[in-house]
Amino acid sequence: MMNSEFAIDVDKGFSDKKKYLSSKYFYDDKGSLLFQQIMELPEYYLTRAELNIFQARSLDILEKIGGGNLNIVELGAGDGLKTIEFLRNITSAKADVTYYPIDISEEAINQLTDKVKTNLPELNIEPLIGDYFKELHDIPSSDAKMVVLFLGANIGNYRRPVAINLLKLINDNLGKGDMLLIGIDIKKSPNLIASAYNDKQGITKAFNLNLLSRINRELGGNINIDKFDFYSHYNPQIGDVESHLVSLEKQEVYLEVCDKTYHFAKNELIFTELSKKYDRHEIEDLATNAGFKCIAQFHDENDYFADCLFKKV
Ligand code: AVJ
Repeated sequence: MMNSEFAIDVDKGFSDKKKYLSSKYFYDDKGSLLFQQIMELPEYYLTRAELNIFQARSLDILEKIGGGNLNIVELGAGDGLKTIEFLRNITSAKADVTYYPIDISEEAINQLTDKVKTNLPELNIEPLIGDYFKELHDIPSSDAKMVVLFLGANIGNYRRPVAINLLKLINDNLGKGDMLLIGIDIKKSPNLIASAYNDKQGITKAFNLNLLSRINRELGGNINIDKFDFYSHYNPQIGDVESHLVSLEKQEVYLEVCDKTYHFAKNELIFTELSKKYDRHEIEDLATNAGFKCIAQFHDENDYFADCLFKKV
């Protein structure tokens, strides 16, 4: 029976004239492990660059946020390494902070909570499990200023109009003067960007192929992974990295759960992910279109990555 969201989405994507799969499905257990490996890759500069921003600029960020009590809400906290660096630096500056990490995965939240309690025993932490926007909406209002963290270039996965809508949804849950600190990867040397999404060890390829393995595991698929390749490219004119799977031959694939056969031509593409890069002006434009003002952009020392402070107007 085709009743899961995953089955419905894969059926849609495999039936389209231009085949696609959503990048949100990368992160099953295996995919999350592969993403952790990606973050360690020499080519994948993003995570190190953002950590560098929090090592070097946390107090500058705090100054721009302004004083007072802070409710820091994190959407999709991940392993928390960057956030812990930020929180450590600002709480030692005597900011009065409550930290609300939100994640859909209970296991991720439990691990993060343990880590925060070990590293920052003094910090108030209120972990929340569930949907970002529902949990964000349900945080009791107080006189503390809200600072929403949306780190790690996740916004890059969305086309501009979708990204603006998502930022508007965050905006709707904030009061005037509240803040969003958002991680955005910026336009830079095209070769550097291209290599970050096509690493020598082939981990990014494995990360993409795992989507097919996941389909086999969860939807009863008979996909032969060896008959697919990986292709990504960066278009510096528009700032888009686009990742794809490529069918190496004319083939058919059967998915038990959908009870359907899908046809692939030789060299046919399955679009898997957009990883969009922005410049300073485009970042300001994004903020304005979602009801914010971009009041500061903090770059790492190599000028690879930006954490941007958006204030609700
Ligand atoms: C987790 C969405 C920020 O687009 O850079 C890494 C995911 N894809 N390598 C990104 C990813 C391929 C990553 N984000």
